[in-house]
Amino acid sequence: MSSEVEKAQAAASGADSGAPTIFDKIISKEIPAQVIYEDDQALAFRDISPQGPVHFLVIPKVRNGLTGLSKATEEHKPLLGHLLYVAAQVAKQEGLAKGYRVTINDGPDGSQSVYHLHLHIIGGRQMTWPPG
Ligand code: IU
Repeated sequence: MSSEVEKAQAAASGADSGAPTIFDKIISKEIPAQVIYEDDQALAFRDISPQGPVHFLVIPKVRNGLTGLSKATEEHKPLLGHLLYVAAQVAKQEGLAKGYRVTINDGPDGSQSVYHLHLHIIGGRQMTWPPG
């Protein structure tokens, strides 16, 4: 099992505790991050371990139960739309005119390691399919 998968499996155990995540600390500026976009609902920052020339995350500023996509309810629909729109706008800002990949890892099988909903936007190289 890869270390990435092991990390994801371990992270799942504390998933619904409601405890602040590392991303809450990035939002509150307790932990520094390279923020590239911010509005009242969303924050985009560069991934600390980039999987391509461009790799940023888009997260909701208020988690409101959204530890992952599978926890989405009717009330989250406008926010989910906003996050996707922000992803597209920031991808444009980052110059990803030839395309990019948007990924949401959910739960242990999805290799999610941080339980605060986030969209990965990766670009600047040719993507392949299927993902690992
Ligand atoms: P995942 O989908 O939950 O596996 O992704 C979490 C991402 O958060 C992963 O790509 C990490 O590199 C990234 N990240 C980060 O950008 N800054 C941090 O302080 C931590 C994780 I911890």
